[in-house]
Amino acid sequence: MENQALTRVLTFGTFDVFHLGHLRILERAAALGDYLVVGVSSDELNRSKKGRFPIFSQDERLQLVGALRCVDQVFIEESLEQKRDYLVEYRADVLVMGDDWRGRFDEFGDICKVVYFQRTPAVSTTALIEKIRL
Ligand code: C2G
Repeated sequence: MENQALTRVLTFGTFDVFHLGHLRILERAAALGDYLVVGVSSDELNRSKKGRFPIFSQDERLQLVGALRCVDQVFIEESLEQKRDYLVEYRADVLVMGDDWRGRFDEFGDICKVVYFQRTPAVSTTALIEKIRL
């Protein structure tokens, strides 16, 4: 039987070209509870949001994030509009997002606690891709 007293934390992201900023937010998210679930954005969601496909496919990103010690479960996030459904489906007690999303998910405060963490400065997938290009 599942332990109902577990605090379940849910976070979302693309996690493309995995870097320290990604690891930090996942470790901090995990520290807020007992069980961390990560919604990994699909390739198509990333294309619609950022106008390009990720470097690593959704299956590769799912495997990388899912293999981390601080992560207990992963799934593919197909659409931003389904956030509430995902929160209910995965029985989230806490939603964690980086502060680039501050305020955007406050509406879910009726079903879980919403926490925004400060982004790790000076590291981003976009900057890494640019650096590799040069
Ligand atoms: N992040 C961070 N520090 C960085 C870079 C990223 O803390 N230097 C955090 C972001 O704030 C986000 C998470 O790492 O919470 C994943 O970052 P991205 O892969 O860039 O996520 P994004 O494409 O914004 O996807 O449903 C929401 C989206 O799926 C979020």
